[in-house]
Amino acid sequence: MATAEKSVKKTQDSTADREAVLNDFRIALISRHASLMGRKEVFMGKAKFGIFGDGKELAQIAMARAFQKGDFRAGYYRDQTFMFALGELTVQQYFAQLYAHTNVDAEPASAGRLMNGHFATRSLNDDGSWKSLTDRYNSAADISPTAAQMPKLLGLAFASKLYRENKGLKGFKDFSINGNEVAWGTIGNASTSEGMFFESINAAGVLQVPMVTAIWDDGYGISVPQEFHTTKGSISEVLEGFQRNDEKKGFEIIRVKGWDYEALFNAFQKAGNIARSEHAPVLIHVQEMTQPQGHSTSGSHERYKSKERLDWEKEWDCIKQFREYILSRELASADELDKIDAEAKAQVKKEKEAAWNDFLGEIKEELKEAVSLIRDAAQTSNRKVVLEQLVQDLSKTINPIRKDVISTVRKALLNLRFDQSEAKNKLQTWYQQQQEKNFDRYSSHLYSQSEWSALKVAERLPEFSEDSSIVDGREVLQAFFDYKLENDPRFFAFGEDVGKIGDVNQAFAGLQAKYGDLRVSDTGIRECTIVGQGIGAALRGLKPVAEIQYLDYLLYGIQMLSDDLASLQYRTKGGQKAPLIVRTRGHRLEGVWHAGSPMGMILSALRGMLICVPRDMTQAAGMYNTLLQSDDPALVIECLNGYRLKEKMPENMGEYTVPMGKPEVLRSGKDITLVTYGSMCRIVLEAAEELSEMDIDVEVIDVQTLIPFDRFGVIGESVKKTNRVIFADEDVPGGASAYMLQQAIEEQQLFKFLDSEPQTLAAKAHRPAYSSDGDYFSKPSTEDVIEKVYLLMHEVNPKKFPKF
Ligand SMILES: Cc1ncc(C[n+]2csc(CCOP(=O)(O)OP(=O)(O)O)c2C)c(N)n1
Ligand SMILES: [Mg+2]
Repeated sequence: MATAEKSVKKTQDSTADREAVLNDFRIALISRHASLMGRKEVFMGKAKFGIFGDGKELAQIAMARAFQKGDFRAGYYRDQTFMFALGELTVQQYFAQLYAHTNVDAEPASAGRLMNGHFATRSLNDDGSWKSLTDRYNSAADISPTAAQMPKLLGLAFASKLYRENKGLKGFKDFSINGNEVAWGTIGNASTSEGMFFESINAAGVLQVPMVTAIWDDGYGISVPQEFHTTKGSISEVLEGFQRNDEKKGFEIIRVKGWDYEALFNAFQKAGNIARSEHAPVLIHVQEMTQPQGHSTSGSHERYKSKERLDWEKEWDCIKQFREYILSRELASADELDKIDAEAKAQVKKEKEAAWNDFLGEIKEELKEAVSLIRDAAQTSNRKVVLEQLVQDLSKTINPIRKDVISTVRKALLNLRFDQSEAKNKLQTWYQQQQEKNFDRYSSHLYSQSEWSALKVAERLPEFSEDSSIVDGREVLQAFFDYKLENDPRFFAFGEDVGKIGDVNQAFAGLQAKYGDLRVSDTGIRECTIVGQGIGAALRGLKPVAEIQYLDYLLYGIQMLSDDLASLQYRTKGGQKAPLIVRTRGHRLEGVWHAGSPMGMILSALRGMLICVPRDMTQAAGMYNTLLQSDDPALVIECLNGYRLKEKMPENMGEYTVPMGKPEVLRSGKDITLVTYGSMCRIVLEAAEELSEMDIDVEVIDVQTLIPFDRFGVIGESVKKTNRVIFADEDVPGGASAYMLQQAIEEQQLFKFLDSEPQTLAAKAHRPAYSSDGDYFSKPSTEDVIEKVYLLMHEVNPKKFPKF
């Protein structure tokens, strides 16, 4: 336990005047009372769970004072005081989130989709267009996994570097004024143990970006004390090697106590100045913070803190210390401070009640309507008794939630299944209307709903002529990226080996030399923060293509893609977007880590992103063109073995697009439909040729994108004709082949047209063994496809296709 020294310092010039100090005191108390009352709301059953910012108020006020318009915060669940101090969150909104109010005006961070303490400002207008971000305070949308705010924090800061140093971006004043914006991060002491914290810190030091990271150190991570988290018990001590000096760039590291008002004020001002003017990263280790109510509503800290520690926390509570500071400096009397306290408490109570009434009011209104409609329908029903009972039970619910209302209506409708009455029809109509509203409340915005949705980008075919040159696939991509770099200053690409050599397969070859290293750049080996760097930059209006060198290494970055990027539009209900494109290459080449095709994992983890699986580089370039015109985030997986294959160079490069969710029929046939994508297209086409010699006519369909999946019913149309279908890929059994089967069977009702059992063909369940033989025995081969199709046809007509 730290032993703090009380010291009364003289006010320095930089300290705000009396009014400002008392206003800060008021905000601290408003925040504290919000924490205290919030906990009670949970214990009274009005909210499910609560996590609060008590004990961390003072540092957050100091941070807010250094925070300027255009700046961004990426932090965690303790930061309510910061948001209050900026005026970006009202107490009423704070409680609306605690109750999970689904109205976006009542709860602008997430419209009831996020647990309390998850903060966000709205960067977008209702139609999905950008607001000006430079005339407002911005907060990225929080997520719960500890330290996951760090990777995007890096990107938010990196954007300032691009806006300052890339002359082509000077006109984008809604996003940046000369790169002056600082990205401010907050993180708990225990969360600094996460790998992504260290990865982000190192990357920020390398990149030299205006990133201020404040560590709220309360000595614990839930019940676990510091000694289990951090070497030497101090994160700033551990990071001392990052301290910059006269010879070498690095971090400015500042230590300050969480109860020391003046020192906090000065520390955050200093950090902001350094980051803003020098574009150097700063770390502020805020020590000796407390947690008056323990970690969350899930338990009490008396279970794991000693009496000595609990007494220490009472004494060094930052608000108590702040009060003593004000008294000792004679800025206000004890009575005046008591009055501020009482007023703060009254204000919080009032706003809390307003939030509750507003939240409950909507539901009570729905309940009233439901009760009346069910009652009406009951009058003429022979299920009257049961229906009256349902209504009675619903009416008696003390704090009804929407589920109570809707589940009662659904039960009523089941009871009314034999009835035919006007009243029943009314109830049904009402229920349908409610379900549409509930879809909007709970399920909208998984993908972009704006006019820039990738699904709305018009198709334009590639054009070729007699003289179209035949080139290596990678040159088609290179031509597209060249076009895009030339034509859109917001577009930039980065990743391991992307800069100097233009990526390991040379789709960017020569482009760094042509456009500079801000547009095409190398990064360290750090997939998680490559993704974060892209997310943060995209949150600030840029159009990044972040490269993950091989599909197998996407796992290092998939957590950020899944938790942060894929959920972004959903969890803010359209309040933020980050149209990042992640580019990678995969499927088959060589061995356990360079031939994986873990598509099922990706499909499950990345709902909220588009998943493109081009079969060649012409299709890939067209997909990039579609995506770069849209505001959906996407993953594009190029074929690792396709860069040296010959393709025709399209003549309308930069103009043609590939539509999302439109499969292409690569070969038409009448006996059986084979649905596949990516590198498997070539294998399946080869097999189809050989099968045709056995008089089996295969229709081959390339789905092109897995999300969205066949929006045009192309597979269904094919199966109507062939009455048989196999879904083939090189993922594990039950992976993406099963996904394709489910999508087609359920969405397109394929079973109506099938004369044979629908089948899947996948790779072995293990990772692919090394070398060409490893590939042959691990992944589906031409023979595997031929045999699978032939055996299916044998079942249909054993005479014509005898067993072999
Ligand atoms: C990846 C991940 N692991 C575990 C958790 C559960 N969890 C939530 S908060 C927390 C402790 C965080 O402690 P610290 O970073 O010190 O922040 P504090 O709550 O003390 O302010 C843990 C383990 C989580 N949210 N995410
Ligand atoms: Mg902690």
